[in-house]
Amino acid sequence: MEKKESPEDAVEYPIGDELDLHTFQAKDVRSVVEEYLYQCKKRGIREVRIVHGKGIGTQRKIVHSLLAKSPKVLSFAEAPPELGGWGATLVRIRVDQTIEEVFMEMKIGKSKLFLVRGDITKADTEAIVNAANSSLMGGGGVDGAIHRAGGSAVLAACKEIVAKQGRCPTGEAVITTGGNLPAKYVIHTVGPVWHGGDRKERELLSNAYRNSLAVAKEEGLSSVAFPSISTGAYRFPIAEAARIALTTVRDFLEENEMEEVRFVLFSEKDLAVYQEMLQEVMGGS
Ligand code: AR6
Repeated sequence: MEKKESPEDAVEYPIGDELDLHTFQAKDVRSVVEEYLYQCKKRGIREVRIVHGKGIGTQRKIVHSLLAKSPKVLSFAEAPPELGGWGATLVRIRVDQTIEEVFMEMKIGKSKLFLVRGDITKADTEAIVNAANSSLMGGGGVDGAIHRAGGSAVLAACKEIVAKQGRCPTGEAVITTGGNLPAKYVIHTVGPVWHGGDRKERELLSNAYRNSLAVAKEEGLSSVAFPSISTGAYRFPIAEAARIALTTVRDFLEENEMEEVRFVLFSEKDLAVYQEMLQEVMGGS
């Protein structure tokens, strides 16, 4: 969002107030929003509301695509009902956000649920969850990345667990040190391989999320980051996996308090699926 500093270039908006886009034409929305956010940022405002007409799909799309692409400053979420419901977008300006951009944030009870795009090995939550296999000896995908970044201490701890209790069954979870990772712990869980849906895949995927959260709770952890379990090598269809993941986490947070649960999605495409599904899951439809 490069802008000139010249005063004639700067439109003054009532900062701290909301920006109402109803009266603007769709083609002007982009520049109006950019200018508004620029002004807010300059004055150190970190949170604003952007309201667009309910059901004005074009405006909504522009606002969302604009925010999703803005470098480092922005996160946004559909505004909660007390702030105008699904017609409004709540924008948070995070000037200090560098590693991950928060794309969506929801409150469930006292807990926060975030959707971000990024690399889970960089996540600074207390624990990150690994989409492992039953051997716990590492593998490809996110498992490989976590073992590489965590180092030999993670594998050594996995070996110890396997020596004591054997392989980790599908849907179960175990916890080890995070080794060299920013996260202190890794919770290793095993998602199901997708075989078409007749082999309890849905139930097992839900178990993987729930048991990971249960382990985190047992250890008294307050923040956990998840990847999209089973949707890579294990071929679970992503939209359905996202629904199960988000529903399971929502249900857990309705019963248990945790400071933060974060989904770290590796690709824009996966993020978009989770975003859409989160709205559906939280909207109760
Ligand atoms: N950060 C976040 N997400 C990632 C990262 C990363 N660094 N790398 C990949 N993903 P997969 P699965 C995403 O295949 O389907 C392993 O070999 C990836 O884009 O890692 O549960 C294990 O050892 C995808 O969306 O896990 C098992 O044998 C998601 O993580 C098997 O794969 C999951 O993809 C497990 O398969």
